[in-house]
Amino acid sequence: MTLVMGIVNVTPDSFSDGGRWASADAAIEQGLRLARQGADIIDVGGESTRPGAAPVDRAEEHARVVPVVEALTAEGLTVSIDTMWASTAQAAVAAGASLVNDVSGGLADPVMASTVADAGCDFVAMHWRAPSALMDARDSYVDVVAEVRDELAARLDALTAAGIDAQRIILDPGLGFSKVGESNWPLLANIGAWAGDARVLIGASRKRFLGAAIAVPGLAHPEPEGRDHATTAVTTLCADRGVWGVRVHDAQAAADAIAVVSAWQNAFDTEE
Ligand code: PMM
Repeated sequence: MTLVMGIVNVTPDSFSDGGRWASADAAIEQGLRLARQGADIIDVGGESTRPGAAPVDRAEEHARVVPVVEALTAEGLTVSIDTMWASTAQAAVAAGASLVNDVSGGLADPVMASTVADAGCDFVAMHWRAPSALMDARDSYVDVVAEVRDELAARLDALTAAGIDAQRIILDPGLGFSKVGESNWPLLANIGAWAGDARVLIGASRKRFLGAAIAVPGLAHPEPEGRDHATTAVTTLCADRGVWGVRVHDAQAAADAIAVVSAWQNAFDTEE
């Protein structure tokens, strides 16, 4: 069954929930709440990746995430660390994280791949072309599915060459990252074409392209929290297509959608 990865951004400035869980106590409470609502994994991040976001000092990033990772793993939860930086990944793994979620797929920090190989943990390699400040300008594709497939395949080669076991790598198309609007949809509609047999993580939750899809003509696009139903529709389709995991803000809605897909699939009559 598709896993639910619940998001805890320990940041003052994330696009979708900026500032709400900026203190360690609030972030820990949010992680526990997401787990009660059905999240299988809690994804803890200390640096916003919103378009145009400024980088965060490493010491500040560590200080934000390590206490949260420690507290949530002490409660028996499975925790992933959302970082592009090897030292933060290392500190979080030492604090109990069992998965490293790198939106740059190992491109931002040259020692990320070897650090993860040494840690022996799972690694989410997301499709990424440029740092947040520059990423929207890199939304230029002739064939987005083929280009994401090839760029992820190149990452897979580099990551395995650095010693990460291929089975440990989960691929993510990086929705919203150098994909401003329409480029996101072909990646959702053709997952097998870029992912092959790899495990896939989809992070559509509350992103701009969903706001654009559900916008009513003549009115402003819905704000991030107004995109939760659209997110759940994506989760439902992902669960039906056997996606490994969805990264979401609303864990309850995702868990419910996945349970419905599972019940539906279990009732499917293969005799017909
Ligand atoms: N999106 C964001 C942050 N981290 N990680 C993965 N693997 N995939 C994503 O799509 C992704 C991510 C940005 O969204 P947020 O600000 O709501 O966390």
